Amino acid sequence: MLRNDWTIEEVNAIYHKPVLELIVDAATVHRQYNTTAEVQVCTLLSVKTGGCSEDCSYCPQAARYNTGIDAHRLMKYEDVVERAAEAKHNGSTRFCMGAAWRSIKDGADFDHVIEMVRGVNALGLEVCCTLGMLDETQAQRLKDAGLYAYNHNLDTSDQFYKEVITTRTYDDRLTTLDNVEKAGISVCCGGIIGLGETDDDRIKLLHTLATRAKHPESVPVNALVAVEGTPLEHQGKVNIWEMVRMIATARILMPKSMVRLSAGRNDMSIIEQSLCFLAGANSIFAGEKLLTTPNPEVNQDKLMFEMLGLVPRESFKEVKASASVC
Ligand code: SAM
Ligand code: DTB
Ligand code: SF4
Repeated sequence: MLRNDWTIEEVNAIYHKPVLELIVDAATVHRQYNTTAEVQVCTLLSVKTGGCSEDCSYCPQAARYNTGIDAHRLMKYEDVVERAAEAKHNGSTRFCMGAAWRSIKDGADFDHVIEMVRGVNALGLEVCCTLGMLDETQAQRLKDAGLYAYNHNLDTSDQFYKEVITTRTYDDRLTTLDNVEKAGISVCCGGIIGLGETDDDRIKLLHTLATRAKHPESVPVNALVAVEGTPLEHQGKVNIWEMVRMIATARILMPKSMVRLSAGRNDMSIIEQSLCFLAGANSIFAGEKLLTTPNPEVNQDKLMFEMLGLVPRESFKEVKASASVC
């Protein structure tokens, strides 16, 4: 049974279990609710890169930090659809378009993104966007164009958020999540570890996600990619056991959600990634780039899937399953 009434004490107790016991518990829940050999393969594309007005201290795309990234305006429709077709060819079933915007502004650029959503949807891919804050009308326009999911992360606890970002609030984030949900778009919401937060901040983030009226359909768990030029450039690498603890706790709290092993895979061995899959991760970003930072090569991931006996999850599985029940 899915629960939305987890107490902070319960989350704390799960998170702090001896790690091997935690993995066994998470793997058991995973097996009970999901096909454990299945891993969703998603591709990310930065359709508008850099020059962002926000001050997210982890982000290489904030205009105020000198990170040397290759900034570019909104990509052309044809180029985006071509990249989506290529992603589909390489086995991805979800295509996520990211823009370095604080929020969506109505106008030509948004109209253009709406066309991209239509074009990618027509390829039979699950379309996802991450475009910053949005209002109810904008969410509805995206939904009408065929948007399947919207990524908007809470990143950390309410309390620690202010230490990481000052140009918007936690409540702003929650409002956007509500707008996305009201439009009937699937919510993708998770966080980052390695920002200098405490275990309590991680526990509070997981508690906030798991006590929403509806669990997010997907929960990305990112390890900070410390980029030179950002205020967090000197943060140490996230330890694999911290990643495993986060993934396993998310899996136990939100049994049916897709838990995505997101940023940070490029620094992990196949054995480390296997521990994450064992702990309940069932989604990855594929392709040699995330938004601006490197990710494992497609062939390397194909080899990993073969080695571990993993199979890519089909697209729209959730929708197909509920249609066959009706
Ligand atoms: N501008 C939009 C927003 O902030 O929602 C969308 C793009 S933003 C890059 C999407 C997410 O990427 C952030 O919420 C954060 O969780 C993650 N992210 C950004 N930079 C990262 C980094 N250096 N390491 C790990 N995750 C990162
Ligand atoms: C998410 O949670 N992680 C992805 C996606 N959602 C948009 C982004 C990771 C970005 C890592 C830094 C970069 O490549 O710029
Ligand atoms: Fe802008 Fe998003 Fe990066 Fe923050 S995380 S600086 S909002 S692109």
